[in-house]
Amino acid sequence: MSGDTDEQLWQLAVTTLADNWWHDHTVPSRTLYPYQWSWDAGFIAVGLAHVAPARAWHDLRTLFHAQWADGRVPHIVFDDRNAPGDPYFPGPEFWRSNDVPEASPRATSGIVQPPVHAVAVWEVYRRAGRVGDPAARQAARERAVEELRWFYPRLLAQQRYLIGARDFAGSGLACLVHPWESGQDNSPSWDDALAAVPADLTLLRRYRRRDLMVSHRSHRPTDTDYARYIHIARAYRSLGYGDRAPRERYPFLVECPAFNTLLAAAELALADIATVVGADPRPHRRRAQQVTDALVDRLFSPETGMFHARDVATDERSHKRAVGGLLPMVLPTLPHTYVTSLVTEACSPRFGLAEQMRLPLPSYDRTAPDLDPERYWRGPVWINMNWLLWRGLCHHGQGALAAALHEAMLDTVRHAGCYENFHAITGAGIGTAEFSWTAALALDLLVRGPAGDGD
Ligand code: 9WN
Repeated sequence: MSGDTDEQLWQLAVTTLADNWWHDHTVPSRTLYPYQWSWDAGFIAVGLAHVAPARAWHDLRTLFHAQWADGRVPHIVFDDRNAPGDPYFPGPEFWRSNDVPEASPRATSGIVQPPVHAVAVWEVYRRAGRVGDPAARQAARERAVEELRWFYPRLLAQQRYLIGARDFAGSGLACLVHPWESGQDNSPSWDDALAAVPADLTLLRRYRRRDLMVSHRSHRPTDTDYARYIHIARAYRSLGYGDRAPRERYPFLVECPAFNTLLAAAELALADIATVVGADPRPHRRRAQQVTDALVDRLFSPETGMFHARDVATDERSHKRAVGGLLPMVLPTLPHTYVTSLVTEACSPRFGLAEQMRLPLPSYDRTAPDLDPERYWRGPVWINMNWLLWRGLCHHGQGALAAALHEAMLDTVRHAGCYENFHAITGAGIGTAEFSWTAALALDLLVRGPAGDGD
């Protein structure tokens, strides 16, 4: 594929999403990720809202049907209708969620992912009732209000779990117990914290990495990283996925700027949802501000002008400059001076945001000696992070930069296709070729236009 028109891109994205639909949910990819993933479902719903709104609601409901009694929304929801042969590792027999009383009856993983769902629910609601005759529009709007009523208590429980049980440091921020919870699995942001985790490669002999059967080794996390991921997941599993054990029982405890930004953004979306369902929006706005303040206190570095992960075990901040550290820019609650600082950093050669730009922002500092331009979250461009940053730029009145980023995202996908991610320097497609959130967010970009104010 090269140089598709917008119409061709639209068609490709619609087909990608249709092909990735499986019974009652959309999979991120038929080959690499054949189940439902949590934050993927949020991004996917944003795109489906434009072409198949009923499916968007259905998809999100499937995810929340698997919510645990303690409020956590698991990062993977498995499906026993998949062909036998265990197409993903670690699968249901690794996580063993059915042994945990709070878990949902449907097999899931035991960890979470960034809470993008309140924002997604609000986006799907906002789009409702825009097509069809007046009666159809009215019916869609009424259904959307019903959906908000169904989701509101569930989203509240999700927030309560993250802001309550996961505040290991008592800092007002949610803490990750596994790098997979960040959605930015092998980001250099975790390197310092991971260095203390044993990398027992014999573990990998016991299990088999299914990802390497369908993807290039040079694109995926290394075996050393994977051995650590398995060690951390087994440790958490041995605690019954509980969050009250002494801190030293958790091999990885990190406060992530992107995750906590999305936690605050969820409170702002909940404030909007509350006004429709007749609840009080003020506690949500208050919590959004509290999380924003804690982000600034704990994770902002005056030296680099951006945000960084904090290892709760050592109380040290990482020095690596990863794209997640720019994400607080999406928050309307972030004071102007920090927004300015983030825009300045985004515009540095490290990330390359500019009114004339070819490629969107990479996942990691393009000038860093350890940049790995094709390895997952250690360099490549990801559309979801750029889409979030674009929303932030639009919100904070950075119209020209937002428009340039909008064009760079669409151009990358037009040229390469709906890939999972893109080479940090050449823009070539990497990973799986039919990736749902790339397709979904391309649809949103096409509909909304450069300034985000389109239909
Ligand atoms: C582990 C599904 C997920 C995304 C993550 C991405 C990747 C899984 C993996 O795929 O993670 O959860 O096997 O590498 O890093 O962001 O949600 O698309």
